[in-house]
Amino acid sequence: MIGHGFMGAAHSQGWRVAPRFFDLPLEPEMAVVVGRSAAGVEASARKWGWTESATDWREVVARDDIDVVDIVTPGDTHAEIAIAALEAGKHVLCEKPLANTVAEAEAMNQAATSAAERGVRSMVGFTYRRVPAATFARDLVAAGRIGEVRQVRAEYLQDWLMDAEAPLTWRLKKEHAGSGALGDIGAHAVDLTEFITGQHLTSVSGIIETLVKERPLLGEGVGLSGTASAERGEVTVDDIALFTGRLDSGALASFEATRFRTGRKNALRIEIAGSTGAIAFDLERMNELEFYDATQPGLELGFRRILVTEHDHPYLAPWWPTGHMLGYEHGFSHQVRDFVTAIDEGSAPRPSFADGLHVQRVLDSVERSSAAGSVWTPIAG
Ligand code: SOE
Repeated sequence: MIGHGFMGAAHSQGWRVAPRFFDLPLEPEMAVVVGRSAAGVEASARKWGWTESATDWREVVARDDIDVVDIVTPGDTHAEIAIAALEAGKHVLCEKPLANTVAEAEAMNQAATSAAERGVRSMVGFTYRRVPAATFARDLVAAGRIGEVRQVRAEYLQDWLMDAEAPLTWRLKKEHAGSGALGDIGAHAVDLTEFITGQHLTSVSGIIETLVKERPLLGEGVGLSGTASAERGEVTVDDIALFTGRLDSGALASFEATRFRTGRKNALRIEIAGSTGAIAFDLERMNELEFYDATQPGLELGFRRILVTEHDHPYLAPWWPTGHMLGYEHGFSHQVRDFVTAIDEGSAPRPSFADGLHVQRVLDSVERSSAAGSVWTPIAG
C-alpha cells in the first residue's frame, strides 16, 4: 500500500478484516506500507499490521514478492505510481478520483487496458458503491422496480471547511488534489448516480466557487487533522460545485458537492425518481433505503424505509445477524472481497480505470462549463 493517511487506515482495515469474514479465494498478505517519513510509516505499519514499512515506492513496486499495489496517496501521484505498477505486472487498486487531469486518467486507462491483456487487473476506489443499500438500490433500478429513470438529485454535503481558519491541507491545493469539492466528493456523487441508474452523463452545465480564498498554512500534521500555522496561503480549488447533467436516456440530474453545508457531516444523498417508483439513499443513514412503489393502491402510497441488513444480500451474509448495522469501514472490506475475487477469477473488476476516466471527464466538463459561464458542455468519450 502506497500512502498511509486517512485512506490508508480505511484500506488497511479492509485488507485485514475482509479475509476474516468473507470466504476469499486468495489470502491477502499485508506485506509493505510505503510513506515519505520513515518513522511515520513505520508507526502506521505497526498500528495497522503491515509486515514491513518503506520510503521508496519504486523499489517496492519492482519487488517480485508484491502482487498487488494499493494507491492511497493524493491525486497528483496516482498516475505515476499506477502506471509503473501496472507495467511491472502488479494488480492495482487506486483511490478516487482516478487522477488530477483527464490526460493522466487517459494514460492510466491505456496502461490498464494493455495490462489487462496480460491478466493484470485494476480498479478505482469508489467505495460507496459497496454500501449494501447502494448496491440494493442499483438492483431495484435494474429490475425495473422504479420504471424509467426520469430525474436524479445527487448531493454530497460536508461542512469541515466552514471554519475559515481551517488549515490549507493538500485537499485545498490544485497541484495535489486536482480540484476541490468537485473531485473530492462530487466524484462520488457522479459515480454513485451512474452506478445506480446504469447510465452515463453525456453533458453538464455547472458553476464552481471558492468561498474562502486564503487560509493558514499547515503547521503540524497532515490531511484532515492538520493544525494551522501563522502564515497564510491561497486556496486553489473549489469549495462548492453545483451542476446539472443529462443522462444518456435523456433523464436530467442535478448535483451539489460542498464542504460548506453547515451541519451536514458526510451526507452523500441520492434520490432517483422513475415512472413507477422512486428510491432515496443517504450515507448518513447508510443501513437504510427509502423505496416508493407507485404501483401500490392509492391509500397505501408512501415512501417506506427498508433496513438493508437481510442476509440475502451478498455483502451482508458474512457479517452480523439481521438488523445489526454496518458502518463506513465495511465498504473497504467489500472492496477487497470484490477485487480479490476478480483477480482470482480473471474477470474485470468495476469500477474500472475506464469508469474512473469517464468520471474525470465529467469533472473536467463541469470546470470548463463553469469557466465559460455555465454553458452546456459535452462529456468526451
Ligand atoms: C474528505 O472530504 C473525504 O474523506 C473524501 O476525500 C472521501 O472521498 C469521502 O469518502 C469522505 O470525505
